[in-house]
Amino acid sequence: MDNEHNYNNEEEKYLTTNQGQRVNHTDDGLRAGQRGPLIMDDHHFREKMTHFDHERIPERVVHARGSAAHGIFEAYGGLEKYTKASFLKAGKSTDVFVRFSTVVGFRGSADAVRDVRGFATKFYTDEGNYDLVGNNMPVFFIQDGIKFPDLVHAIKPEPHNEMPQASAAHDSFWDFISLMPESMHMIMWVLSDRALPRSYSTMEGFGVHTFRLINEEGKSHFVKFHWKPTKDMASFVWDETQKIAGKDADFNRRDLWESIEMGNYPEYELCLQILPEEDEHKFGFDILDATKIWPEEMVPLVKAGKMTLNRNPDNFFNETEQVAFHPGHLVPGIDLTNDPLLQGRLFSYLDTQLLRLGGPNFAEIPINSPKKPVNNNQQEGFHRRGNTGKVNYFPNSRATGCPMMAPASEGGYVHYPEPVSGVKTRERSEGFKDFYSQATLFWNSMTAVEKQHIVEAAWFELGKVTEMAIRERVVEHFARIDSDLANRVAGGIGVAPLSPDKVEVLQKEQAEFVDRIWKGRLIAKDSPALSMEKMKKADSIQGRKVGILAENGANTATIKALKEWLISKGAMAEVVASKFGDLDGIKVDKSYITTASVLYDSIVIVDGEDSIARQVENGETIHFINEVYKHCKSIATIGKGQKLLSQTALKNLITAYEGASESWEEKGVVGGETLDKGFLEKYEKALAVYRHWQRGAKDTVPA
Ligand code: HDE
Repeated sequence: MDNEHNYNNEEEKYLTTNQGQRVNHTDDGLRAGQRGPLIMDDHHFREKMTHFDHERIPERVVHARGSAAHGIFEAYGGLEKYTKASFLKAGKSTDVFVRFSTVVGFRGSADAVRDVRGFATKFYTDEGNYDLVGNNMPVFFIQDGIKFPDLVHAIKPEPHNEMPQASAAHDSFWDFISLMPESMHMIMWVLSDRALPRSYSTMEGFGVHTFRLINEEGKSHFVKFHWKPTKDMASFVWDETQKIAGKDADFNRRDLWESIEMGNYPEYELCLQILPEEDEHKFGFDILDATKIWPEEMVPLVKAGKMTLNRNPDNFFNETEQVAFHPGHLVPGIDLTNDPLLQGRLFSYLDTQLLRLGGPNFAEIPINSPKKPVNNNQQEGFHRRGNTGKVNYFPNSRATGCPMMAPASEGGYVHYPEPVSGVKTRERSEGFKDFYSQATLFWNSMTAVEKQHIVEAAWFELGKVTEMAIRERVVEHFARIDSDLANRVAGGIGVAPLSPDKVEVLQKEQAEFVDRIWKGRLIAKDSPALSMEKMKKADSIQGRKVGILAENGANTATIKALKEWLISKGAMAEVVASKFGDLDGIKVDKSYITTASVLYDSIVIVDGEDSIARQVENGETIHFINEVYKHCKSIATIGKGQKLLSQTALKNLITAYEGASESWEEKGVVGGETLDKGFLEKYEKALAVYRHWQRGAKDTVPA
């Protein structure tokens, strides 16, 4: 850590003022007599207090709450045909800084909320900084940047009372949405479990817009950027999300930090969807419309490299808070398109950063500085450090014409010479008005459980909306997406279902529109890649956090061996007991008062007669188990640990708890007499599957 103080050094060990004067006393202000007033001579007091008074800078208007990490991007290569970008060449390693964020909440809001997540990456390439400023959802609410202030005003807390915090579940957001059908595809994503990521390492990232790749010959291909986590995607369930927000507001931030500290590095592959220019009009969507995906089954992903996040920031403010991303920070080989949302962003980021970071020199803050020399004639302004030399203009002869222009062959950035023509207008292209097709595609691609979660999310969100007319308008949009969706949502929010005749009219209208505008083009009906469940490999337990429930008298050999086994698999384990202390040589990591079931991915109840006897009497333990069951996470019992299950609300559901039966195993409740190979294999499988949705009876569990 370069900027750590070295207090062993004579020059550094004393507290000083900002002028370097050594401080002799910092606990009492200078005063006239022990009981007298403070006096102005006390420069140390005034300097210290003034600095403190100015500590806060404006938080980001969106994406205020962020968590970040350093890492490395290693390119696989093989893309020279498409792009000349140097950081994508085979074997190239590039330092990166990634900031994840929630969008709506204030800087101090909770991580576990229903929201889009920002996924912004700064590549410090050898051609200057390249920023891929993406989200964890591949589409957006609106099609044109000019609507962004309205969207953000609508979703943020309402202006008169600044409520609710970090939530879209209120009238102004759904009022806006009900009048903006272009948002319907994004709404499907936001209502889905994608909006509740378990971890930043278990979610995808997307560049959202269509960009261009440019090769050495200047040929252009369209491209969409994806980040695919090497772990399975995983999300919370909604009840859990709300509880986590209270139990540990920093859940995702802590998870990122702790995983990196323990060497369990988050990893993602950068994948590209590449489309030749001549295929621009081949599909049933406009590639300039940021509310549309290119289904992966139609335009396959090409792997470009791997990113590993392996170092936590040294200082939150210096790095995570002051980092400034911009979709216009490009390198040769990557260029823009006319997507009107992207074009709007190109203006907004620099503009907001001038305010947030206090002037035009924020590229000199180390986290924002490219790892390439910066040479130009810009000068002065707040906080400027880099003014040197006698010549600050171009062209010049006095500095031999330097800094001079770089031809493309020397890495000079040349914009793609796209022909542009047209009349000035405020209209959108016709294809942008297909608001529902891909919302339907998303809905159709979900599993039954995923659909149910979308419906329940809509019940919550719209259930918080007080104006009935807003709920009704949203249901009508849903009817254009899918009648089952509309009816199920209506049923939970007190809206009368639309008559079949009305639904037929709406759907016919949509079908006719689609036929007309996309005639002869390829249209996807189903895209399994959209479903987190269908994409699940369930092949690893890396990153899972397990709570080991034990009391005095627990078999400590079991606990020790279990912990070691979990850690060897890259998982985390904590011993949870009713009180802190020592269980015959095993440290208790958390007491029931400092933790909760929602903070674990699974629990294990270990053997030990006395331990079980104590747990059976403990309501906290029983609640813990019930809740884990309800949230469909795996439960393992060892030896007499199984007896405990019969004390929980699961008791009526348990057919045979002496040796968990087959059907229990299918539901992710596994048991074993000892921690033998057979048990560990069963448990590893259950933990890798993660959520066991087939627990039909979970709804009867009171937790
Ligand atoms: Fe942003 N967005 N955005 N955005 N955005 C900001 O820039 C904006 C959009 C995204 O960790 C702001 O420096 C407009 C899409 C991320 O520092 C601001 C529009 C996507 C981050 C801004 C969009 C994003 C931001 C606030 C519509 C996904 C956090 C502070 C035209 C591709 C970056 C700042 C970080 C931040 C404007 C839409 C991603 C106000 C006008 C689409 C990840 O400039």
